[in-house]
Amino acid sequence: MIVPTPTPDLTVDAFTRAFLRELNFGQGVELSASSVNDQYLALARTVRQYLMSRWLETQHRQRESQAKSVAYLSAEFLLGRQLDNALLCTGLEEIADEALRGLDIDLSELRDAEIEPGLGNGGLGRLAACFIDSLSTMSVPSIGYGIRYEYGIFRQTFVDGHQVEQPDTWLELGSPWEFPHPEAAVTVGFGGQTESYTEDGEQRSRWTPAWSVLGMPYNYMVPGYHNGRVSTLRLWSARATRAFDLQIFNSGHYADAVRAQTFAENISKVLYPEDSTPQGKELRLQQQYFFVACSLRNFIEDVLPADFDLHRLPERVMFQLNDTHPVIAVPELMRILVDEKGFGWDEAWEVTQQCFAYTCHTLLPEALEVWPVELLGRLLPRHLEIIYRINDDFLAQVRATYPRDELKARRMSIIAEHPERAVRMAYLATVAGAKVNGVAELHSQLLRDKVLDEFATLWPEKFTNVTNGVTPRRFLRLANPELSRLITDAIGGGWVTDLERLRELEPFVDDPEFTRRFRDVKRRNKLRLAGVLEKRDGLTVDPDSLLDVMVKRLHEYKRQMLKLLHVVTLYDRVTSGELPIEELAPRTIVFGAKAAPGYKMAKDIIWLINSVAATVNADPRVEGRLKVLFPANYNVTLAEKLIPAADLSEQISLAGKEASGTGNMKFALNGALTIGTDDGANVEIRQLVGDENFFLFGLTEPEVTTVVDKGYRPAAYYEANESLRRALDMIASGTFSHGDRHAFEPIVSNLLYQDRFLVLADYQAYLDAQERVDEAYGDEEAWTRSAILNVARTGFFSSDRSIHDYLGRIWGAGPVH
Ligand code: 26W
Repeated sequence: MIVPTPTPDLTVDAFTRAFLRELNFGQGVELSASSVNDQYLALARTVRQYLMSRWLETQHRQRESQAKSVAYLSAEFLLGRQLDNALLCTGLEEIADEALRGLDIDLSELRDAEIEPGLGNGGLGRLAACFIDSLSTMSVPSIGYGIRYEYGIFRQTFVDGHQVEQPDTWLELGSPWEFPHPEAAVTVGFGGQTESYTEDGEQRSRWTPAWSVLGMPYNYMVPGYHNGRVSTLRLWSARATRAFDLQIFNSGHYADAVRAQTFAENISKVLYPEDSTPQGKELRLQQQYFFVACSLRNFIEDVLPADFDLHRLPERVMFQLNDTHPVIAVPELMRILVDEKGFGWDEAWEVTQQCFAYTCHTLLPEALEVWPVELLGRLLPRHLEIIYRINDDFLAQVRATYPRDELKARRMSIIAEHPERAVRMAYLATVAGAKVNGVAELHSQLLRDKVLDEFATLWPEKFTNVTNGVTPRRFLRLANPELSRLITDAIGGGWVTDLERLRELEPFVDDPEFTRRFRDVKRRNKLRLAGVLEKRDGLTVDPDSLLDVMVKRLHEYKRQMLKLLHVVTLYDRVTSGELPIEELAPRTIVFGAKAAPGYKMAKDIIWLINSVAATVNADPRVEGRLKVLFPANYNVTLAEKLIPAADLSEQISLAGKEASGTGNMKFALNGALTIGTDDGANVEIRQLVGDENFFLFGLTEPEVTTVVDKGYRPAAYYEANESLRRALDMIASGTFSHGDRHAFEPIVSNLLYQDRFLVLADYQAYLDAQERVDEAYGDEEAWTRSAILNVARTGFFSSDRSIHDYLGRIWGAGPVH
């Protein structure tokens, strides 16, 4: 029975009263003595009151309805700031703004007091955040499960151009958007051993963990857009099971007394900052099992009705595995069903393989997680037994299907024998998953043809595609209010939840008033960005220059080095007198990128970018024409300011390496034109916006394969292309390192002798495409036309459409209104 919580009515007065009540009684300060952070926390708590009854209502309905729900398991959720989204979803923006102005408080100042929860590395984590937003807005019964890291992705600072990581103390000023529920804590075991026994003729196994931790759930609201719903994101935090040990303490062993505590809390202490090469650290596996065990226990015992028959679990839930990070959930469910619920093996397997689906987010072999059986067996002995059994049954099927092909069985085995016996988590996910999907058409095809080809041959119906998407609430309506207003004035506001409606903008390409306003919006977004970067990083942006933006994690396959070679080539041409400065169209190149702390080459490239920027920006010969900016600590909040201001979106990865990309979608939706390869979702963006509105260049994936198979000699391109040679020589000569010829030697020699991602092979095509960009940008009308068509034709890339595809192709669930 829900006691209707009195939602304050939607008036400025009521809001003001609610805010002051929170400030006085919540923060315990009076207005005149309150800090900005006090005011921000009071505002956040006021807004959340308007969401509370919806939240309780949604949970109540979800519990009542027998409908199937989606449980999204992800080790990362890159949420971004919460206040604005909550104001948008409650329709309180104006009321809050007016109420605060009445108290002489500037809402934007409070907005900037919020520290974004950086509980993710990049694409995968942000996608999870977009997906739970869409699930809630589309009224699909759903819950997100993850980890409440005490420290999220590191804060990036630059010291003499070098990346220096600072801990992300996002919780230090309080976190008003989370609700701890200690009463729903879960105990999770680790280590120990198993013993087998027979019970009414059945061989059974019992696991006795050696140690355990407590999983404390923190609930976050996931408000739907104007549909009265609020779904839940449940993030788990690790605690010691035994409180502080007083006896040990009194015996003088103070450190020992708290050792268990710190040991336990370490599990959810910090996010692993890698986003491509797993370090295989034990703590990482502990993190993965910890949140998976908490989530399955919570769903089975708290979300499902008490007496629910678990044989019918597939009717009530699909657990979506966000990459392989949560795949230990498969043996965990088997353990619960067989060891705790008394299911027979086949019975349990029947249920399990209908309850999981796996999304793969990468193509890099080194990004596919493998866990040594030594480590897995020590930490989770029962789970290893179960994985062995799953593999035995699977290999029996393979041998039955391909009787005389033992090598195939060895290749497809979940257990790799070399270089050490290890569990291939992607294979386990593929064997257990009801469905396996890639995140863009090309990616899913490469999964079928290359990465998981033998599995796709065995189970063709299991493989599908769901192209990524982004939430239009955050990345258009909130990030670009001016463009949103222009769109709504033209075609009404329905696009916010039905993004394909943007197509109705097409006729406006010939409307002079609309095109003028469209250009104006872009210019004002540039001025807004200039203000932000000035205040944040002391960087100045020329709003009349072409804003050429490359923001994403630093990785060699994303080819920030190709972008940098373009900059160095332009700089060389002007400073060598080959290109008269007045012929260089004013361009501001903006980089944003964090490198995994252990990824040396990536950190060297960051240093080189900052060094080139320092030299170019200080050189009067290119002043006002060429500028390189690299604001530190690229995150969701900075993306929301950068993307609406961009003219050109850099999506230049080597074809066949970027699974999808989602930044590419955000830029196109905000009226930037893309220069890119036929990689990931670029292919689908180009197909929708039209070749004439996309700057395509470079080798295609099949061409890359041919070049590599034939033996790629990067130095040959250096020898054959003078402008490339001059650019690389300039870097090697110390021009950007005060004459130190060794500073960037590792980068230059890697490009000349390895160049795994064919930067040199695509250099000339890229330069030619950039020439086409300069030319096109010179024709303002034509450029605006292309930009409007990019907005009009990329409604497909809404995460609502992605969720619609998952519902139809994978989950077999639907909205419950
Ligand atoms: C360290 C282990 C590890 C390995 C891979 C951590 C994280 C990953 C992620 C899968 C990397 C990632 O974020 N992949 C990106 O996922 C996006 C969402 O689908 C895609 O758009 C990007 O193309 C892909 O690189």
